[in-house]
Amino acid sequence: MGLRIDIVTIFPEYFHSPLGVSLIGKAAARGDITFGVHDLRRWATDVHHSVDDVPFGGGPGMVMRPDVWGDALEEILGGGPGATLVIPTPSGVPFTQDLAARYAAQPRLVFACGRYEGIDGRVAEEMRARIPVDEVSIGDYVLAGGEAAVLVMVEAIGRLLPGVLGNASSAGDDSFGGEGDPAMRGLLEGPVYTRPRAWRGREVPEVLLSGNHAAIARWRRDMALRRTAAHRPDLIAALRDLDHRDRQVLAEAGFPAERAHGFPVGGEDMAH
Ligand code: JAH
Repeated sequence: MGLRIDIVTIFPEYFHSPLGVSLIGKAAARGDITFGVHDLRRWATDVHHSVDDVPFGGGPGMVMRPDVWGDALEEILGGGPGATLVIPTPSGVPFTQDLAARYAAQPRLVFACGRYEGIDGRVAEEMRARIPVDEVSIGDYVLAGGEAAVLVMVEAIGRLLPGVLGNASSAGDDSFGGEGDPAMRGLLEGPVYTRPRAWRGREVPEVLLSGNHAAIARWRRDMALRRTAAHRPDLIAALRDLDHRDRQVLAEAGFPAERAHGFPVGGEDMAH
């Protein structure tokens, strides 16, 4: 039994191409994942098929109506067990690799795409009395609606499904930056290379051609530490079991070992 995903949106066409191609499209063709994309306006009751109204308390924009959303979600859920309702919103809990893995292990997900200023707060509250409801954010920026966030989440979930090609099929795929490789856990990946060995005068790092697997692993960890320090200094404090070489690399990147939870002292690779 694969994963069932329902998506409720006022723009069903938005999803047709992306869910039909690549890894997700193939998983759907195999039946490892099945999709239902539903037009919210199907549950609108007035002649104009309106799904929004003015906000109580004033303020800009419009708010999505609870009656339309309630009827839609009730019909789509159908009283069956096991579904989780996911509502993308910039005020949600962060979507992480860990959450993607937990969603990939569920039988059924229903994504509710808001537009305008969002969905009336009573909808999440009402549904929470019946099933798990997650308000989830894919990052600290505001979109025009939840649709793009749903595509991001579906792709992250889909590649973790058992039977999906390219899935390392290890249950330890729970950490970004070093999926499956415990030595890289909590780190961003460094650069990768392919043929030719020399391109426009630029050589592939010698160590990668050496056949010395221990040296290659050490080099990759050095590069991962440097990139993490430069791009995600917030991740450095959470690193555990740093060896002497790790501390040396981090010190060169502006993270002196004696200030384990400190801030970078600065350097050319820092974001500006
Ligand atoms: C915007 C409803 N975390 C990204 C994100 C997710 C959802 C929305 N914005 C940003 C959004 C307008 C209406 C949802």
